[in-house]
Amino acid sequence: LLAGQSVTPVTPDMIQQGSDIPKAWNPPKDQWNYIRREVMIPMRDGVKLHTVIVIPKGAKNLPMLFERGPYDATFDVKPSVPILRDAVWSALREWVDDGYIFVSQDVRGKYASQGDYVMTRPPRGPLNPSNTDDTTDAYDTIAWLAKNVPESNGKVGMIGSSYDGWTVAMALLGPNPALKVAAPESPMVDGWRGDDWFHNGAFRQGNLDYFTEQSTVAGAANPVPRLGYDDYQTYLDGGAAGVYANAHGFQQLPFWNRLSAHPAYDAFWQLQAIDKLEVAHPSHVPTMWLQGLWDQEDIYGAVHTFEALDKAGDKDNNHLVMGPWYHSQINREGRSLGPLLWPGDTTADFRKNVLIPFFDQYLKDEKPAHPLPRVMVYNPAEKHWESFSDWPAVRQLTPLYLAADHQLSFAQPAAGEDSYVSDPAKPIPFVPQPIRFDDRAQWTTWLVQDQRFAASRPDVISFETAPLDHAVSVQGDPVADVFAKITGSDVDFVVKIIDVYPPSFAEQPEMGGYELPISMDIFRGRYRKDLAVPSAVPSNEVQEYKFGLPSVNYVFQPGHRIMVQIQSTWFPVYDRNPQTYVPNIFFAKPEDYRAETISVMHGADGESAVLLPVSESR
Ligand code: PG9
Repeated sequence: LLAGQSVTPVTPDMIQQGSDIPKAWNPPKDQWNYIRREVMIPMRDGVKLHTVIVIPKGAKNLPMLFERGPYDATFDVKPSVPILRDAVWSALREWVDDGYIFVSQDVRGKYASQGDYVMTRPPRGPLNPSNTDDTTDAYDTIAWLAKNVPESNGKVGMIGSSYDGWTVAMALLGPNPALKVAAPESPMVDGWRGDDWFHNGAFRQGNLDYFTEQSTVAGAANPVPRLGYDDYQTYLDGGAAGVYANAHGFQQLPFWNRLSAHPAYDAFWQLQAIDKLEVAHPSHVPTMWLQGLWDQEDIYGAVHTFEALDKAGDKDNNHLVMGPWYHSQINREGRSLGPLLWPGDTTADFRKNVLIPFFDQYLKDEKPAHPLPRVMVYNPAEKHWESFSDWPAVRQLTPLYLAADHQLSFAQPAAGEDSYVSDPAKPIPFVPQPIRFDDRAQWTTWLVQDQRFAASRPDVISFETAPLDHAVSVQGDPVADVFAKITGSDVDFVVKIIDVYPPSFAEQPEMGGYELPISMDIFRGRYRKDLAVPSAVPSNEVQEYKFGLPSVNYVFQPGHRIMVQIQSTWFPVYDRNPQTYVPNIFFAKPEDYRAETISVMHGADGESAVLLPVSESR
């Protein structure tokens, strides 16, 4: 028999009137070891910025670690984890141990902040006629924090990576007196010369996803939709970068319209280059400029700002650190980069032993246990940190010439040339296909990608030394100096300095023969005479293409070879040069793209070389 059931009456407590969501939700938080406040801080023009303040319970007299950005201020501290050390992301763990208050703010117009969003808003002046910018917003916020957080000692240190590193650099252009110390990490400094948007005029197409994610709505948004899996094919099918972008509705995005109308290094870019601005408005705030040696997004900014300040005589308060890291890896675990393995966690150790003591010195009046060097750069070949009083450590550059038979030589070679056909219809991928810009593992490691896959292509020319019989140490900023003639009227040059491992490598057998790039970059030929004013390349005439490459602190070991590779496409990370001179490559037409012959000269015909900061001291 089945059990029966009685019919019971409906009582009033069974019926919910109104919403099931209460007006306010205040669960007990006795077990939590921190308090979270969300405030709207008024700026000088009345716009209020959403700010999250996280305070260890019982805090007294603690300094504030302040970050501003466009990526959601609530993100850094998980909302439902009661123990602060577990709630923060990896970047902040050691800061929790040391005792800090954390402040995170949405910039104007993003997430819960009021106001209009402007992408990396230019400073007040010709490009920004308003009375506010990210300098005044940082100033006003710090003034508010110093007065309104009673658990603090009124002192602020600023930190943040990439866009958030740019906001630190902007704060330094007119710092509030309560800002005592700063660390711009991989800051976006010059979007045209070598950070996010372009490298030497070649456009970085993965940013098109950043545009839709960042500037279509105030909150989180999506990348450009794809029909296919492989981004190589998607971008090839899409045509010129501007044609592809506008086919996806980008004409509606004001920053895209400004950027794509200014492909050259004109006033639009020059007047927002942070390194120049820092020199014009030097701050006295002790600052540690930080970046990765293989930083795939902002490899230019920190080191160039440090060097510009140094050159201008601002030596006392500026420090430079370059670790063996991908972009923003400083805030994550640092035991490896692709196949490169480091002894220990290079990032946690650095945060604990260098960065936090640097901040504590100015925020807690604590003397660091060890004196902090002015410059620290990791030596990835010998796997340890090295300290320098200055950077570049070696300023004298030694040419390593391209020579006949694909050789590299420190002695001047005989005249000659090597040619290849560069075909924009079959561009060289920057990593083996399939390519996915959203594949984080692929994107964060592409600067250490084994270059053997490229060396075997007919449109890549490689030059190498014999196996070295002694170590060659390089410490500074190499330069690519290419002399070439072309059959077309425009061209790109990609130059790579590579450490070729010996064919067998007992310590890590899978590295046998590995071609490890240690410094590489691209240059758009139309800017060879003037970055601001492009000019067509005369066909079949030797021209010089000279450009800086990313910093190195490296030792090519005995038994290894030094290799240089040259090519003219690097796709789809960089847009293709049609190789026919057109006014604006963003909007080149299909018929402008032509296969052309590139001849790279040696010896008396044109002394193509990489200029290396070879250290004499070893
Ligand atoms: N590299 C990113 C970015 C910074 C500034 C402008 C555009 C992009 C970032 O990681 O924030």
